[in-house]
Amino acid sequence: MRLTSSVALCLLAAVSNAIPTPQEDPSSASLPTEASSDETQAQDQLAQLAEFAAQSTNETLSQNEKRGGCSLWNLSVRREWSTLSKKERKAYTDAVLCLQSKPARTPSSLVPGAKSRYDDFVATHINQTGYIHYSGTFLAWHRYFTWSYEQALRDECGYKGVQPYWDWALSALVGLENSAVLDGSDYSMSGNGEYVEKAGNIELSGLPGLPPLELPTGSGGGCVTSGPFECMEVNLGPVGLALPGGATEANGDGLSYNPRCLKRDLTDEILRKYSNATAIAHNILKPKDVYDFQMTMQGYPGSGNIGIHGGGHYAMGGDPGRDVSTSPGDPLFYLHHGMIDRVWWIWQLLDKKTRTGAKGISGTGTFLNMPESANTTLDTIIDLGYAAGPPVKMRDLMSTTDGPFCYTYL
Ligand SMILES: [Cu+2]
Repeated sequence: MRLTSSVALCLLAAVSNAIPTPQEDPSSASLPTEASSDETQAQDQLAQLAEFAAQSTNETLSQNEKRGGCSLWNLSVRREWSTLSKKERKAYTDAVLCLQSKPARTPSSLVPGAKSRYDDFVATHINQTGYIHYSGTFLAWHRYFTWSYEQALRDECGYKGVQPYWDWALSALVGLENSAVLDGSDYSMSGNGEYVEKAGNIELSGLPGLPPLELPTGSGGGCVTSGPFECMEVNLGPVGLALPGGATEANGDGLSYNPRCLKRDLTDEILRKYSNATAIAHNILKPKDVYDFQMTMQGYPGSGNIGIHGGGHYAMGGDPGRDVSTSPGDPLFYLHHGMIDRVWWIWQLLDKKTRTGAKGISGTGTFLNMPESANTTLDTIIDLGYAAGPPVKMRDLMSTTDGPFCYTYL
């Protein structure tokens, strides 16, 4: 019964698609072509683009009933956190806490620090970090990862809802601590960390031959003190945690047991600079090929821009927020990557045939192709290890309504 209203919506769309008129037929002709520098206008552009993608998804499903078992009847609709009711939000965070209370499947001989089912996902991300960022699998891997996490919440913790996403542009407008997702209430994803004095800026290093990128610190920095994840323990990492003052902290390979509180350092300055509505619209409208799309999103090395992906991550700050490898250790990761996936979904549907096929993949099996590795293709296998299965080919991950998937975004 989870999708009564969305099914109704979809059926409505299916009916209107059956009697197409020039105005109702999804056409990209009337869509914006360049991101507005005005935040409010850019928000409107994004709403228009998302509407186009949703219509396009509905149209495909209404034309092709047999397609992989996905139809308008069983289509999941992912929504923004602030549009969920209090009850829906609580159901989601309860399910996350449940996953954190279930025993791990990862053998402790392999990852001694993985104590829970939640940790299985963190461990998989740590183990594969060098192959799934700035690589050919980045977008598809995180799509499958986020979806598999959603399935675990549903199948193992009785969650009846759908994976929500976090629209950074909304938080950029009102400020992180004032936005529904991070206001620290019982119906948020918990809020800021306790304020602590900082030793200086964050310095992101790691790329040979390039100077470090400086980022400001935020208004927290310590343990999260309220909301559903107040008592949560982060068990794994850090692997390469960027600390205020420029230092980096590591606990070996990050796989041993290292229980500590969840820390956040909410940083509006970062979110407003890199993940505002204009930046999101620009990331969708400017890139004409997937190389440019995914590089813009992650930030071209040396450009000084960390992209909308980096913007969301570093705006959370804290530990594990500032540690790429361990970042799924903050439950907000999955809402952030819901939004990343939504942006990809919109971009794909603007030129569906090209962008869901072989030309929708660019890159190799390693971080910026270091060390050199084979090109990623539609036949490349994605394996989430002990977190979830089964291993699947890239070709099954290119559409949100094909392969294992059957979801859309509002
Ligand atoms: Cu990642």
